[in-house]
Amino acid sequence: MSDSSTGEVSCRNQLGVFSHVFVGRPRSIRSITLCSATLGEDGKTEPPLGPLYIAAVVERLGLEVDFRDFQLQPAAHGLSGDALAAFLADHHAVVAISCFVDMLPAVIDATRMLHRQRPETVFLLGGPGPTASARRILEKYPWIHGVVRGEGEETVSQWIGFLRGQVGGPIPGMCYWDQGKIYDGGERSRNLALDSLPLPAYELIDWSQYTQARIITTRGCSYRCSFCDVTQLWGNRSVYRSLDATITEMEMLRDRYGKSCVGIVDDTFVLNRERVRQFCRMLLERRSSIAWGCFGRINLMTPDLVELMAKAGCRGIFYGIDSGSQNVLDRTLKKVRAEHIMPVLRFSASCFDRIEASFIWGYPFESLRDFQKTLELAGQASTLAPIVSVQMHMLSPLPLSPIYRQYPQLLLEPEPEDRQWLLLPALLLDERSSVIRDLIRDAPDIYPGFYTFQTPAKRKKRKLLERAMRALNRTVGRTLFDSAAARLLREDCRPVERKLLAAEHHVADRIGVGLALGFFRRVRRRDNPGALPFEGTRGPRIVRERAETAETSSL
Ligand code: B12
Ligand code: SF4
Repeated sequence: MSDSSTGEVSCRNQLGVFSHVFVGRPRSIRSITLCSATLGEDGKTEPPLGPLYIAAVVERLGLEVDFRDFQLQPAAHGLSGDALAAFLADHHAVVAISCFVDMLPAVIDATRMLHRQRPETVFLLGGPGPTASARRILEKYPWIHGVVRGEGEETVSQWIGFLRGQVGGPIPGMCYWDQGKIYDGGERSRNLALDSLPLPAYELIDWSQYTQARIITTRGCSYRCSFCDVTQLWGNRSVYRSLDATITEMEMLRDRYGKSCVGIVDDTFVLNRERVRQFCRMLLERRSSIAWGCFGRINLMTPDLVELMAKAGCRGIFYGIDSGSQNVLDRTLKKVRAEHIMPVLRFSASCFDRIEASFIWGYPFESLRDFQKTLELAGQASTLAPIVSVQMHMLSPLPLSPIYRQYPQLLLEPEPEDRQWLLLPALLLDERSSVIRDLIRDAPDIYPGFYTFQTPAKRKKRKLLERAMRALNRTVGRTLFDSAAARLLREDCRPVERKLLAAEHHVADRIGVGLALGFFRRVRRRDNPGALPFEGTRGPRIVRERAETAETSSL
């Protein structure tokens, strides 16, 4: 039964089963346990910005925040909820958890365990992971009291007022249980005054435990790439912070916390090119001497913009290239011309130290020919290794992405051979994650990202990629008997790199050699991790490495 005027939905059946679930509000709330359950990657640790923004507004409301960052736990993993539940021991009566899609099953499992131990606990979830399936999560796991969708500061403030009995519902921007019913407060309008928000609660973290600093200067993206969920998470609108506030925060990270290399995590930092130019000019005028990196976009880059960015300290850039086939680029609404990609990579490689070129394969409409075009482009990009580093991962159907909404019937469990190409951890393949596997299989609509899509000629595509991996292994192995190759483990030597690349005639082999060159460079710089934005300590792999997969990976 549902009442569309109030957004109210009654779930008596569920309450019948979970008679112990939260049906009222705690009388007083003075403190809150706030946990970031996002794991880092590549041996890097970065302050979790979203939860720290939430912590700052919660503190402003006079609550004590017990902040916990799960990625700092040596035993952290997402194969079950055990480790997270143990990490949350001795929590306060209200527990708020943030995660991305990859950790959502572990978070749900952990809350289930904690709920059994202390049924009166109030659980609130937020972040990109639970946002997509807010209402479904409450229906399916009714021990969770509320899920905040998207931008969280104003919503969480109102929710706390609601718990305290100071404001009534429904609360826009979230779904929540109250008096035995689920309420959906509908959309909350975006915060257009980002400068008025308190800075992330940086004082709650121990900076010595973090290798990198990050900031966000723009929230949202105005493109609509169909495999991405950013537009659905933030709305199709980009909201900017002022440049002065942005640069002041970067300088504060440098001066107070000693971080002179900062990653800018805006979904597409270069959306407004005039703003980027002004940003660069301000950094130069203020002699900030901060190294930074950002997410670019092929169709927005020009040689003069790239030069100015490099001059102003930009050392690394991430390009979501996503396909080399115009057909796929058009069908995914990328708004990029395939012929522009290599020129942009070339002039970018002449200015930046590090470029991540990320490709996706496994689209439902990607023919073998489309895939070969992607591979050819990745092969050309690899000739710019080790500056350009190619990533090649299978499409992960994110729950809010238009492509998943279009093809939900094409979800397919990954095959064991897909393992090394998956974007999210291979939970459906992993013997160690049996509980979580059941959670996912029981509600694929909540966790579609752990599946793949049916895609034409999948085996042939995989075989070509396996060839790239063999070339990577071979090149790394060469360092054992080839003194020229071994030299690359110790020092930069462009002629040796060129020779290794030139010896390969098949695109897949060239990709493998390019990846090996990237690996050698990381080995040369291993004493200085975090010196370059986006550069970590990851091994020689074609997709990003995560703790859970490392143990079973082929390299
Ligand atoms: C930095 C980053 C990372 C870092 C994380 C570092 C860290 N410790 O935080 C690294 C590189 C590790 C990473 C990895 C991954 N990432 Co990532 N990442 C980002 C990025 C670029 C910025 C995150 C950020 O800081 N945002 C700024 C803050 C302010 O926004 P926010 O976190 O969303 O927080 C707001 C709300 O969500 C909400 N909120 C957040 N937490 C909470 C908690 C509570 C209690 C409440 C009430 C509200 C709330 O309020 C906040 C303020 O308004 C985003 C894209 C983006 N621009 O957001 C992608 C993004 C979050 N990543 C994404 C993905 C898919 C991943 C990966 C799973 C795969 C991948 N891309 O490699 C891995 C998984 C992590 C892992 N195990 O390795 C997706 C998430 C999709 C989804 N629906 O979950 C995003 C959105 C990018 C995308 N569209 O592909 N990522
Ligand atoms: S992939 Fe990048 S450019 Fe496309 S919608 Fe997502 S954030 Fe925007």
